[in-house]
Amino acid sequence: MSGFRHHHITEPWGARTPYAKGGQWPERVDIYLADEMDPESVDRWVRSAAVLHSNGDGLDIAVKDGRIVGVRGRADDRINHGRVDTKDLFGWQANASEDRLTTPLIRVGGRLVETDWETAMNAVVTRSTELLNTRGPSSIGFYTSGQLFLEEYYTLGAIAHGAIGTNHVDGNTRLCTATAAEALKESFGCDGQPGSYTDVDHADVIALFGHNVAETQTVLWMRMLDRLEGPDPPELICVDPRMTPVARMATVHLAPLPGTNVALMNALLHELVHHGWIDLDYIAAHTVGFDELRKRVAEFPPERAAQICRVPADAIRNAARLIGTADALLSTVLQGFYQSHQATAAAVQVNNIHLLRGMLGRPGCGVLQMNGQPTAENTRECGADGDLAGFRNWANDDHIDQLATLWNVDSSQIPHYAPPTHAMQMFRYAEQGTLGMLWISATNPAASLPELARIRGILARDSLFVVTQDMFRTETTELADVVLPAAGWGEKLGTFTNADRTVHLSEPAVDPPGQARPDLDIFLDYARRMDFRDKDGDAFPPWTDPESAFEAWKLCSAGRPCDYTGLSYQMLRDRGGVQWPCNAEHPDGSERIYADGKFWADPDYCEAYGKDLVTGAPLEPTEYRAMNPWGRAVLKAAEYLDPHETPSTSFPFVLITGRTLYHFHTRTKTARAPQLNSAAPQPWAEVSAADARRLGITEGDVVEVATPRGAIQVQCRISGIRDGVVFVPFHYGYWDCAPTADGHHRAANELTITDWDPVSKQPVFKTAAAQVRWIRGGTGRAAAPLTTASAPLERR
Ligand SMILES: Nc1nc2c(c(=O)[nH]1)N[C@H]1C(S)=C(S)[C@@H](COP(=O)(O)OP(=O)(O)OC[C@H]3O[C@@H](n4cnc5c(=O)[nH]c(N)nc54)[C@H](O)[C@@H]3O)O[C@H]1N2
Ligand SMILES: Nc1nc2c(c(=O)[nH]1)N[C@H]1C(S)=C(S)[C@@H](COP(=O)(O)OP(=O)(O)OC[C@H]3O[C@@H](n4cnc5c(=O)[nH]c(N)nc54)[C@H](O)[C@@H]3O)O[C@H]1N2
Ligand SMILES: [Mo]
Repeated sequence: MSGFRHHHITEPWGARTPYAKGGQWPERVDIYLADEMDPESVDRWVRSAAVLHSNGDGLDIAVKDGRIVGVRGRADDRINHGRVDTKDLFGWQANASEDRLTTPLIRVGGRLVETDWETAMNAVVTRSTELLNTRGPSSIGFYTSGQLFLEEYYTLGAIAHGAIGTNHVDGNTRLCTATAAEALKESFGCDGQPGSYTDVDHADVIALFGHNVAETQTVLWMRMLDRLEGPDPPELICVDPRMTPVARMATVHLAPLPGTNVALMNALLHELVHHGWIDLDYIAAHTVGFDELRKRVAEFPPERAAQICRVPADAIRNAARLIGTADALLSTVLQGFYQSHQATAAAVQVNNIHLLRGMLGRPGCGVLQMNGQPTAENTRECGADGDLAGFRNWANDDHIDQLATLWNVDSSQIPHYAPPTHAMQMFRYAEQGTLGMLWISATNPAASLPELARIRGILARDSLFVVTQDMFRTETTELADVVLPAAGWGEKLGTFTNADRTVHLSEPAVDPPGQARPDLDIFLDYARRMDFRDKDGDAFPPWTDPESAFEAWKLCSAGRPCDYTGLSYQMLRDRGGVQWPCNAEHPDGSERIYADGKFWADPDYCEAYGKDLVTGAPLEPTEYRAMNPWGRAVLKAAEYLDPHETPSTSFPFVLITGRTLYHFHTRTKTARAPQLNSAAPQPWAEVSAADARRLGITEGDVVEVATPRGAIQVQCRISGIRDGVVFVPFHYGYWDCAPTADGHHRAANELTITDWDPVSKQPVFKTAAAQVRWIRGGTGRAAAPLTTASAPLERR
């Protein structure tokens, strides 16, 4: 085992450990301990995995004198072979932050005041009971997260769907991986990631679609970098309007105008079909829908897409040739595709590439419809996001019956009269007053949802009783009626699953502060106080702690694609990460799925019957049966539609928002880690050199970015972004970054639009029409990162 020391802020990807195609990725163990502590002096190392992204890097938490003092990558973990992402190296410091929530809070006379659990839970129970008695289950909604643990989601889903019977259950996964799930359902009949990270070891072409992996799954990028430095490096294709670290390393970088992904994808598919770079045998044996797809993409020669996307037609041809002639193609997709008006339509075209080329289930041939949050996969599996537990189909009565039997409740108790309510619709119901209570756990919608002025108004309504459950005070807790202090990662026990289906166990390293409690305990406490019962009068849910919740979940997952029946806490302790399905048939887990060209798309088994890619209207069961009686993969064609809000003379820019390497979301953790905070302490806006010149802006000047929803004032960074596009990081809300003294906002979501993909219902964070205006001169370079997509031009 080799240990590398590097400066994790200025060299976030560290030193290279090159390896050859088909080889083993070498180990490199990253470690950070407070005060340059000697690893030998650590009392205990506690098994866990990373929670500041979806990569699932295995790591150990260092404990000394009952306090967390650092982390170290696990050399034996299949995901990271010892490496640790910069945020994870430093982010743990937030756990011990002075300003953790340590008692429940309750609103009295307009102010939040400290209270005890008894009072806080009684308030929640009283309001719940009142609403259930007067207005019924549909007056209560739950908005949860992609950051709790599997056991917590399964419990919340069981309470909401099984005990209360409300259809209003969703996660912030709606903002995050709703499109990943939906694209997988559309193409393969079911959620579930076909690929594996080991595909990086074997691929000869890696294509990244709207995915800045270098900043958002840094360890996965280290793996790609190490292949790039080794013998037979893969070719890299990057589709991103910014000059990201990925774009800088790419053989072909396509920088489309935001919101035009479908046109670009159709042109790539056009080239594959036109040149015969497709596997007709595979298509005939394993798919339906080829004729329609062929007709649709015939309308998209590269010249047409070039005009729409404003990229050179030859660059599209070059990318298509690489994809079309690859022996082993790995594709990844993320928010550049998912957070736009045709999100599912675009993401599905990536699946189509793999289906046309017969490139699934073999080493190097994977699609990763990436997750973002560490536990988003579990929100989906466990049915805490509107899906039903175990990837069951809400429109299939047999699946409802299975759940009803499992939970020993009446089938009619489990809502399935309509598609599950999505988060944006829940906020709409709250706005209209039909939702009387919203219980928000581990998410900060007053910073992360679009059009914040509207969201603040909704959360502040008298007609809405808001419960929040968090580790810290946030923009959202400040609008709540009851605030419940939660234990976080490192303080509680449970499992979670990353973007390549790898399940990790995370053990408690320290006690939660004050009266903070694990989310699981809070949900179970609520169930007991509400006195929820099954058909026999027994307490529901019947489980009582993480391990019994996990065992209950195993039963629920039995026979479903996400089969956990072969797993146990002990096995996860002994073996580290294991990929589902893991059952009697696959006792060691499953590296890849769909190797045999068989999909989980059978009409009786599939999770969804699919939707119309333009309107989002769900297909009737009979329509699906007629289209796909054999349960094959579905090649779904999509027409290109213009973004809903396009630049105009008053708003001539396209606004995109996203991430930087050093921060996680609304910064509740990363702003409390000094190293991370100082790497990117303030928000900024990025424009191209040509746009800056035209507007008379120099690096570091203060600019106003405005859309029809609002305006922010931030420093300007002149970066490698394409002309006509302005980028703003979305990390800076106003709890930790109050409006400036003169009252100007700084949060990206003051600007974003209330609009979503009709199919996945994922909000459009990546296109809005915007104006950029010079306000005043700055005092030097903007306080933005120097190492990343945001690097100033002079640093390149
Ligand atoms: N450092 C860090 N890492 C994280 C997170 C974090 O907050 N910070 N969050 C985690 C989570 S929850 C998520 S969901 C992931 C997100 O990970 P990513 O999706 O990689 O991150 P984003 O920055 O949201 O968007 C990716 C890229 O999309 C590009 N883009 C914008 N519009 C378009 C478009 O129209 N077309 C194309 N092709 N590209 C476009 C942007 O320029 C941006 O570089 O990251 C995870 N990892
Ligand atoms: N403009 C714009 N907006 C975006 C995006 C974008 O790209 N652009 N991306 C979207 C995406 S992909 C995502 S995932 C969302 C993220 O948006 P949010 O989920 O709102 O962001 P976080 O800051 O991660 O909020 C999680 C909260 O949970 C708390 N927490 C952490 N661990 C625990 C725990 O164990 N228990 C409890 N109870 N609380 C805990 C944290 O303190 C924090 O307040 O933002 C979305 N919003
Ligand atoms: Mo996300």
